[in-house]
Amino acid sequence: MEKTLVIIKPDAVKKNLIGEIISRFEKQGLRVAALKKIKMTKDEAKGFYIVHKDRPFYDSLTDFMSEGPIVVMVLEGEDAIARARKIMGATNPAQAEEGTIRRDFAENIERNAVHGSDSPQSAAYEIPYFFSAIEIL
Ligand code: YYY
Ligand code: MG
Repeated sequence: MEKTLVIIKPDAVKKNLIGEIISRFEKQGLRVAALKKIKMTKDEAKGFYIVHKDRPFYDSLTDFMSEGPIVVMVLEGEDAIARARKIMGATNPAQAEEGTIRRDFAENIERNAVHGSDSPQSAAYEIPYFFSAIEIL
């Protein structure tokens, strides 16, 4: 069983979409293995997105990700990384397929409602960034 790190971003938490978004994943058979609501500091957001440190959107993205509460979760299932990203839709909501979370709820390419790990390597960095082993069931 593969695990992936999913975040409900500040824009979606603000709009009261936590339950709606989690149910999109559950309906497709992914299981919640860990879950919590937190608020990142700017530095914590910078650490989480360190792979993007040289990108032009890094400062704005990490401001956004630390502006309010988020929900972080570990989802588990067969092929969980790719399946979660399919349910999320493309980074830019204008390009996201119909029925995806980003198509339905994202405001723009930055305020795009959700994050999901993009590879086993990124999941291996992102899951322990938020959860210790005994918090993942
Ligand atoms: O993995 P994913 O979230 O779909 O996209 P990434 O290319 O990893 O970028 C991370 C994050 O950065 C994206 O969700 C929004 C933001 N971003 C942006 O604000 N502007 C861009 N041109 C590209 C990404
Ligand atoms: Mg990414």
